Amino acid sequence: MPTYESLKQQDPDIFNAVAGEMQRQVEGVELIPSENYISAAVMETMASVFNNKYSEGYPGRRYYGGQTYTDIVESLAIDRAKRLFKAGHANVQPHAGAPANLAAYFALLEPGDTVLGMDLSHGGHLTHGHPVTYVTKIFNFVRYKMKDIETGEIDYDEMREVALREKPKIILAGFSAYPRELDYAKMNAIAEEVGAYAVADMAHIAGLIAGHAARNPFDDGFDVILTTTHKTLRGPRGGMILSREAKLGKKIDKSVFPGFQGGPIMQMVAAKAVAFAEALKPEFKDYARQIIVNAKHMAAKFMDSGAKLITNGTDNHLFMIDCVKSWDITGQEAEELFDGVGITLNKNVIADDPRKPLDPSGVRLGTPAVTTRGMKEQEMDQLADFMLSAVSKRDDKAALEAQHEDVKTFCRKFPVPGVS
Ligand code: DSN
Repeated sequence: MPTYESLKQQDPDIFNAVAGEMQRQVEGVELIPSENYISAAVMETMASVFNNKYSEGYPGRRYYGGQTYTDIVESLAIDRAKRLFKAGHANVQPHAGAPANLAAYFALLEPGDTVLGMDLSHGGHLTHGHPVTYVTKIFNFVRYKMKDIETGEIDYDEMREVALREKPKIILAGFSAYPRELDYAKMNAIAEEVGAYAVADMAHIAGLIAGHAARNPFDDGFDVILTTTHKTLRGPRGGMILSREAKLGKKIDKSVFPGFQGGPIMQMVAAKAVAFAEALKPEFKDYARQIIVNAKHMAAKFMDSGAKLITNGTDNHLFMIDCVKSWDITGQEAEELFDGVGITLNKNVIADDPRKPLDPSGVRLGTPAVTTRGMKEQEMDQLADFMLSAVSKRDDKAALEAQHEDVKTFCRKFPVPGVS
């Protein structure tokens, strides 16, 4: 475990919080599908001296001196990202996923243009046009939904009709709470027919694509891929914009800087390079495949117990349980119950949820982090058993406390990279 000696001496309050969080991560189960554990090498790079450097611009074209080493790390991050995703161009500077998405909109759209994206309650993301976001004041967003919430099927004929009527400039694939694969070829054909860019926000599944466990939208002709780097891709917190053809690169680069951001967070850019090299290794393919095997296995175990899953299963790293129908508790109550026994997941709205986002009907869970700890099908059974047992003992405080101790004992057998 890192000792953080300087921090301990200088600032005990923050040191204690860091130490507490390390212990929470080691002794708890992480099932939030957008979270993961980075390697020690990625963590070291994130804490490196690149933090001290300003480097507005791009390799070979900067506005400050002293760029010998920033140029090396950013060029390596770009080259590795292009290899990983078969991209013609990569911009590795977006500070996070939302800024990456917004910079891409500004690169590809004029104010007033239309984007066709997935509805938030059916799995989309706030930045795909939810009315609470400022970007909806500038661009017009129209939405598609699942045709059948029992299977997760999207109605591509209807999507085409909406696209012909609304004439979007972007057709947006991608989600943060959808457990099925999208048909990129069909979406790309619709985009071509209406003259729109086909853009995939693959933040959740970037690692699955990098590990060849999920389809790469570029193989079906998509123009742009947006992503975060810290979810299934298992890198530092950050964002990235990729284009299939190099010719879109100039617009994208100009939009990220100077259009949208100032100086890149260069220690994160360097850490992205380290994570991309890890994802290029053959063993990352095993990791990506196992994430899906684990998710399908745990989803099946819950369904066997009688729980109601949204779309009745999963094709990827996540699934959602309708807690009201399954256990007669809300998503918030389930989140709190599982937190109490050391299992972290998040409450989530389900399709057309009658309840509110802060008190929804469902929970969302996934397997990227537990798979990083080396857990396989047997452990997925054990985790589901822990959760089902917590549900059945939810009014028995002593039983839940005993269960929490069992979860801690179980977790200590699976080290967290860079921490335990
Ligand atoms: N916050 C991310 C998630 O949990 O899916 C999406 O931005």
